[in-house]
Amino acid sequence: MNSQTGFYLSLQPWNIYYIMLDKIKALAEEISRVKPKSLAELDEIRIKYISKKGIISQLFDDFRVVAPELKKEVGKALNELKNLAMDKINTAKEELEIQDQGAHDLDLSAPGDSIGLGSRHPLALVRNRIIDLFGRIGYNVMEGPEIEDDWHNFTALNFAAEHPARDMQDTFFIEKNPDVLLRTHTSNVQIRVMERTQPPIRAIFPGRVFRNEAISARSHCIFHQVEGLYVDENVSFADLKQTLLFFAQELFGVDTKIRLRPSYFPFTEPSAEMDVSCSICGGKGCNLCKYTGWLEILGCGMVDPNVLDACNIDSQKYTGFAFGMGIERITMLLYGVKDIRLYFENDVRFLQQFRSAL
Ligand code: 2NL
Repeated sequence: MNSQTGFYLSLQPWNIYYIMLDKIKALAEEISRVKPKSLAELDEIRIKYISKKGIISQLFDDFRVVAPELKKEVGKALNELKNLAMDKINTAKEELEIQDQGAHDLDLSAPGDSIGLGSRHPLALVRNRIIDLFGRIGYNVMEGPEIEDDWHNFTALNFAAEHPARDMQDTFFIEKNPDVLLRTHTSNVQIRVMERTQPPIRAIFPGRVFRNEAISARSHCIFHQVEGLYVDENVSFADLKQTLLFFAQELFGVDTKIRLRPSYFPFTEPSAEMDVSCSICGGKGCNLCKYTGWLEILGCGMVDPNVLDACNIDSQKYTGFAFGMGIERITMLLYGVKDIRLYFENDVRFLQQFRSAL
């Protein structure tokens, strides 16, 4: 007989009967209230109540000395207590194991899944560089509408009435109205700025432009331009040259040389095309520059007085220069992109190559 129940020896069996029934009742209440919070706690409860040396096992030992005529009732109560304890322990175990499993699957210290970083589009990279370098010499950035009327896209820019660029073949018109079209250059924004602002005006104009061209490796019907405009008193061709030299050396490197060749645009007079010394061979001659040592980069010139007058800017008082370049072409030269269509296909194998680019 163990220490906990030893005192029963001095009692008569019918007294044990009362004491045991009280004890069983109290234990049943106690057990139905337990709520283990962990498997370890549950194990303690199991040991306390139903292990070989647990309280219920001890009661079964004590049961042996209960008077035979009372055994049936006490035995029934004891068995019910044991079942209650086992049920309680089994259900608590199931619940805790489910919780516990969840806790093991969720490792809060594990490093998170890496989120693949995107990259800037190469055209945006180059546009941003151009915006930045002109910003350093005082140029604002201006944007305007992609859908434009004839005046702002052609007439104010000194295009003759019969100029071929006005033709359906070159320009996208919206429905049948010839006065609603997709701009063919960002010069429309410059006209709008000059119409509402008197000089000095110094700004660059990046944006999408549209031309009705067959899509090939070298041309696309949608492309991107940056144009520049500087209008003030005494703005000269020398200012234009120095500005463009700064631009070329910032973009292609300090050793870059420039040259200007005479050209023609309706909106500038005189007009020129600018080449930079080849960024691959430095002017010695290679595949990229077709062994000329030079790469054509942009068009430029002094703003035609007719354009200033069309915008109510006094062409006797003010002069200006302007330039325009295609971002696709410059990006091709900077990064060795061989096909203009790559810019518009959104193939991540192409785009990801610019992940670490400036
Ligand atoms: C090219 C050449 C050029 C301009 C754009 C311009 C704008 C106004 C007045 C005068 Cl409002 N000029 N823009 C001037 C010369 C050339 O672009 O090859 N672009 C891709």
